[in-house]
Amino acid sequence: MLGSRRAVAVAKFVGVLAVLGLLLHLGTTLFSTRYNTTGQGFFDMWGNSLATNAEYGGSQSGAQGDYRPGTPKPVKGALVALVRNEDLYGMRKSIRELEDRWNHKYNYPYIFLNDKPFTDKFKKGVQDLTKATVQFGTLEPESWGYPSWIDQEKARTERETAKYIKGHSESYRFMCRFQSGFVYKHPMLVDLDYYWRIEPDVHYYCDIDYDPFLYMKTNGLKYGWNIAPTEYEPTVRTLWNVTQEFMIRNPDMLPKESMIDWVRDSNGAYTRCHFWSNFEIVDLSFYRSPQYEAYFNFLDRAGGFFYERWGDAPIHSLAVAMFLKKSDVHYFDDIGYYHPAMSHCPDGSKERGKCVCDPKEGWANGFGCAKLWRQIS
Ligand SMILES: Nc1nc2c(ncn2[C@@H]2O[C@H](COP(=O)(O)OP(=O)(O)OP(=O)(O)O)[C@@H](O)[C@H]2O)c(=O)[nH]1
Ligand SMILES: [Mg+2]
Repeated sequence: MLGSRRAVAVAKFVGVLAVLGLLLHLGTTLFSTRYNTTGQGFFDMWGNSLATNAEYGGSQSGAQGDYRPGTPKPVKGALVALVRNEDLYGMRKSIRELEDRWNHKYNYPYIFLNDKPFTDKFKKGVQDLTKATVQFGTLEPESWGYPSWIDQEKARTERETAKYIKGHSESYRFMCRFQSGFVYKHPMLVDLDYYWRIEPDVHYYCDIDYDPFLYMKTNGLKYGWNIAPTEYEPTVRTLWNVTQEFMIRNPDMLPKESMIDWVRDSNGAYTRCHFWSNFEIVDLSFYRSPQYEAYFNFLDRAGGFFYERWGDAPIHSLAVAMFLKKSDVHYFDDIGYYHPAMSHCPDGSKERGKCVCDPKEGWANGFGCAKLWRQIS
């Protein structure tokens, strides 16, 4: 009797030890997949480095700087979104994928901007998904709304008669004007050198095993893009004429070598090619340059944000085409990306970055503008 009680007690003791051992093992394994104790980088549970491209921050170590949350990064960059409180769940989806595919290793900060104050629900909802620093800002009043010279009756007539997507929306036009001429001036962005624009409801299909900000900086790149469609003509009826007028009046702002042949065909007509700016990684000194500022002011005076529905994508792209050389611009064709209606699935996606897209469906760049990009010198 006594012997069997002792046997049960011993068995219980061994059982408790086994459970404790298992918990300890699980704890150390989980910790080691997140960050190793020497601060030298991220490793999987077998000790292999998760990153591949050491040159551009793939090793997250040493000379390139420190990617731990809250520490200064090798590049002053941030993920930036203009977003509404009601976009919370779409934004959460995008952040979740960005974190899983990239930022859990790099911890670049997020900046969320809104024309209205963010709710506590929104703030918590996004903050819960990342260990990186997150900032929330509201817009400066002059950056959202009508400038004094706009005829608001004329703007209303355009909205009421427009037959193109988002044609009836006033706030969409405020958004396009903000993204074109104000986002990079926001007080929360003044210390930033680069931004990566993000939006709700997008997908990142592949692992990104390097630091695109560092890639931009190391290679002196000004503008990075991923999808290049053609703009819908009714939204930009006079944009090309106004842009040509700008070029005629400001010849000294135009460099000899540029990408103008991407937006101007051999007959001098507008190709309507543009980089889809819902994804863009930009050296903000480009938007802060006197040329870009002069171009934005010229367009703003012409009123097409409101009398038509000029998007920030064609405007950014026309500026890139006028002021930059092809070698200043980078096609991030290795970044698998989807924004509602179009997607880009990298070639060789099965071998590259664990992509989950079907290259046959990543059709966005199969058309003219990406091809034209490859052709221009
Ligand atoms: N705060 C705020 N953000 C806005 C407003 N309108 C659009 N946005 C944001 O600006 C970005 C672009 O707007 P979208 O509505 O996605 O425009 P789009 O990408 O051309 O169109 P979709 O195909 O609907 O995605 C998104 O991040 C939106 O959340 C607005 O009125 N207020
Ligand atoms: Mg969008």
